[in-house]
Amino acid sequence: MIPNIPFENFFSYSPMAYDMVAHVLTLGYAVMLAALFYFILTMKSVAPKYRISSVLSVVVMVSAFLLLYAQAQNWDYAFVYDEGLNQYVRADGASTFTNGYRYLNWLIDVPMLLFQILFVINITGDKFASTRNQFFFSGAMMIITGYIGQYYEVSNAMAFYVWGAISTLFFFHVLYLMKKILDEGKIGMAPGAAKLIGTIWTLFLVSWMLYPGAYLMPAITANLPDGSGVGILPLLDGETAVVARSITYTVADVSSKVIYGILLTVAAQIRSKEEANYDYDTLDTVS
Ligand code: RET
Repeated sequence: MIPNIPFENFFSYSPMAYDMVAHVLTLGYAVMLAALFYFILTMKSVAPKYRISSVLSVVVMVSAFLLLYAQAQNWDYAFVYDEGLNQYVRADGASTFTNGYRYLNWLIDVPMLLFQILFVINITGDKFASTRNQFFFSGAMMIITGYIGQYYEVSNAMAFYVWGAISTLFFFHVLYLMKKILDEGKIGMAPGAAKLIGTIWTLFLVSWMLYPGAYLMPAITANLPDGSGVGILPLLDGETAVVARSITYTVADVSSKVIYGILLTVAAQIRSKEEANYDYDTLDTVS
């Protein structure tokens, strides 16, 4: 029987493919650490009521840094170089490579990223609590159901697609809520900040869609020689799919956590200056 382990474990890798994954994973955690400093150092550049957004970015950076570091180590330990084959192959006795940690990390980061926007847009007290609760619920359910589904990406196509579809329903709910609060929250905002909200929505949509794209990577990959796998369209070979998946994850992580956080900081700076009379050049209230 095929074990329920991620498809990365079923292939061997050329040194180039192996290194590309290692490099991309390293880039991922290096960016999180660098951005951590950005969010700490710019915290006071916005009026006090917006600072919680930076605090939430700090929480996201720390958890993502730790996870991505562990993920890179996991890749290093799972495979060894075989000189005869000139390939990296599964290391005897090593633990399996797993993306499961990512999902658990998202369980922290997704609610935080969704919560964060509520501090930068205009939203009334009642709506704040109800949107926050719905964000937390649907965001967490999206991840938990996807976490279950990813176990079956080689062993059971039915389970893989059904859990993925359930997760997608929660994802649509999150997208719907986000679009609604952004459209409403823009009303009455200073023009510069309102324009940024439009950019934030585009970034949000594109970067969050990359995660289901990475989930579906085994669907566009040739099945294993014994026929197991969940492939529908054999576009990629295993090695290419694994490299593509790690690049997709890193682009998604940097966009949805770091660039998103920076755009929110900039929107808060504009709002601080124009509405709260808080000038980030002097870090003081202008009278
Ligand atoms: C899963 C399972 C397959 C279906 C869908 C998914 C969506 C995942 C998303 C994850 C976002 C993660 C973020 C993390 C930041 O730290 C779970 C892959 C729709 C949207 C933003």
